[in-house]
Amino acid sequence: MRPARIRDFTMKKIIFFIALGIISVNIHAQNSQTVEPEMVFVQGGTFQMGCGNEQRGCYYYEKPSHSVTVSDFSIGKYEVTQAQWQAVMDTNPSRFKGDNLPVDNVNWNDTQEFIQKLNAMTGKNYRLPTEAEWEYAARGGNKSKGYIYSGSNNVDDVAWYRDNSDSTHATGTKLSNELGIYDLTGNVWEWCFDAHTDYPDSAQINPVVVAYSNSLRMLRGGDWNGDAKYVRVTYRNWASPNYHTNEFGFRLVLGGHVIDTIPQAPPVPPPAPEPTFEERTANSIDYIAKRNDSQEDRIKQLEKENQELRKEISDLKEYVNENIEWISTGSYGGSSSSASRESSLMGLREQINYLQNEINNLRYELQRK
Ligand SMILES: [Ca+2]
Repeated sequence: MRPARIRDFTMKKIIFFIALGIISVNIHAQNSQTVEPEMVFVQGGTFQMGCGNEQRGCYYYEKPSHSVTVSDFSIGKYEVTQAQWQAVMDTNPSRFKGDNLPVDNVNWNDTQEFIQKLNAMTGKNYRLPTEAEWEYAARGGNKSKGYIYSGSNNVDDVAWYRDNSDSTHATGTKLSNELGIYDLTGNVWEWCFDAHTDYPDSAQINPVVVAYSNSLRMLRGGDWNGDAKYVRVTYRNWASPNYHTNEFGFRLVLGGHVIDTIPQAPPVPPPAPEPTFEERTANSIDYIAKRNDSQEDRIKQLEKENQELRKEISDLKEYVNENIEWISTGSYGGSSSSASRESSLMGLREQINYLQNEINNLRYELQRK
């Protein structure tokens, strides 16, 4: 039997570790409560994305209005707060400080780092919304009342924007939209997953513009520093994934259509294999045969020219023979002087010599072939 003192010590040790276990479970629960955003379920459906009749003063890049279908998903009831960012990243990059303010000063790449860490902590698959999901949620999903801003036609009801703000505000302090989601309109711009592109004309199902890691990324909803026209549900903004400002934040999405991770640059096609000896030989033979054909054509051409020249010389000789007497008596070329007769004969001889030379040249060329 062990002495009582040792028994007590062992009991204390056991109680200590049980207590430690309870505390650590609590810390974990608290932590995951802090980091995990409150989500709102959005029933999927089909809507007209982009500038519709309800909008005023649309820009060309909000058009054309086109049919889009999105699957069910859940979206953050609020923008990601600084408390949530701090709990995951252990830092706070925001210009305007406050636990319940949306995190600001985050670029698109920062959001990806945050999401990666959050997913590792929670075992879930949080991501940024696609532009289509964002706009569908902002329009109130299948409960949409067709407002200009997310939840109202009166911008001051739902948005922190230039006319009523000098900074960000605590999330959820204006009215929510038809689905109970806050600040989709105003407060901070919200990064979307998609890269920038013009809208298509045709109907789309779960559209997402995947692109390489340096592509410009979309932002939606306007912010505390922007005019009312930028907090409309169809307005689109975009920026470099490295660009951050105290006007940029984000919110998260769960579920929905699975988005592949950012694709790598397309693979470089492998170089064409070196031709084999047989291929090289076949190519050489082919090349030589073609060259041979073309040289034979040229020889035929030269022979034809040769024949024509011979004919010309023979005609000329005949002409000279026929007219030699006439030329020597002085009637050739209308001149009777001996000097001009000589000159005429010289001219004919020169022509004959020239043609003879041409024939010699052709012969030489033929021999070279
Ligand atoms: Ca917002």
